[in-house]
Amino acid sequence: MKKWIGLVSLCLVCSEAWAGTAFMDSFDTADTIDINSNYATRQAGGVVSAQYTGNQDWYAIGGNKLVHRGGGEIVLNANLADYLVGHDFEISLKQTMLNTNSNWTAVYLTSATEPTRSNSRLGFHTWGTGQLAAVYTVYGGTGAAGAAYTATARTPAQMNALWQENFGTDFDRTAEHLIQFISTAGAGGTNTFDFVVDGVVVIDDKVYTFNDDTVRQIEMVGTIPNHSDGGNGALYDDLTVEGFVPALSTIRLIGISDSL
Ligand SMILES: [Ca+2]
Ligand SMILES: [Ca+2]
Repeated sequence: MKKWIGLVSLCLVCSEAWAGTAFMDSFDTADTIDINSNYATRQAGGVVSAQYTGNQDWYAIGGNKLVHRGGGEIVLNANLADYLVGHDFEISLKQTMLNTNSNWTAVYLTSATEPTRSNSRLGFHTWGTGQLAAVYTVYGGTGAAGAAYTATARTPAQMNALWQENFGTDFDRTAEHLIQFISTAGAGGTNTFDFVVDGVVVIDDKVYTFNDDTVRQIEMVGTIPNHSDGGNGALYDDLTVEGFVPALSTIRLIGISDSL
C-alpha cells in the first residue's frame, strides 16, 4: 500500500543579486565642450545613467574620451550607495596624463560626511610629469567624519621598480593606464582596497571607512591650468563602477511530492 506523504517545499528567492555594472561611461560621442552630450547612450552599459554637474567648463569630450583641461570640480549626479556600501566593488578608469608640469587631476568617492576631495576615503590624484616627487597620491583612512584622508604616495622610482619587475621596462607616465580600485567590504564598515595599475597591485589593502552609509558619489577635480600644454591636461575613458546590482526579483516555486 502506498502511503502519501505530501511534501511540499516552497522556495522563494527574492532580489537575487550579483556583481554587475552599476555605471559605465564610454565617453564615446562626437567632440564637444558639452560633457553631457549623448550621455544616456554613452552610459548604456550600466544600470545608472546620470549627467555631470558642477564646473563643466573645465572639461570636454575629445577623441571619445573625457578631456580634463582645467581645475574645476564636477560631480556625477547619481548616488551609488546602494551598489557600494557593505559590498565588494570595483571602480576603474583609463587615464592618460598629458600635463607636463607639477599639477594634478583627481577622481574620488564622496559621502554625506566626507563630501569633498580633502576628506574622501577612496580616490587618488595623478601628478603631471613635471612632479618628480610622486606619480600617484592615493586616499584612504578611518578618521572621524570629515577628517582628512590618509595619503599613500608612489614615486617615479617606486613605479619604475614595479614595472621593471613586472614588464622589464620603466613606467611610462605619459601612456594610458588602467586604474582599478578593488574594494573588499570588511567587518564593522572598515574596508580595504587594492590600488591596481595595468593589473599590477601598486598599493595593497589600503584601509578605509566612510562615516556615512547613505551617499556615495564620484567626483573629479584638479589643478591643471586651463589649456596648459597647448590644451592638454589629462584624458579619461571607460569610467566604470562594478558593484552589488540586484537582479529583477525572481520567485521560484518548487513543489516536491514524494511517496512511499
Ligand atoms: Ca571612449
Ligand atoms: Ca589586497
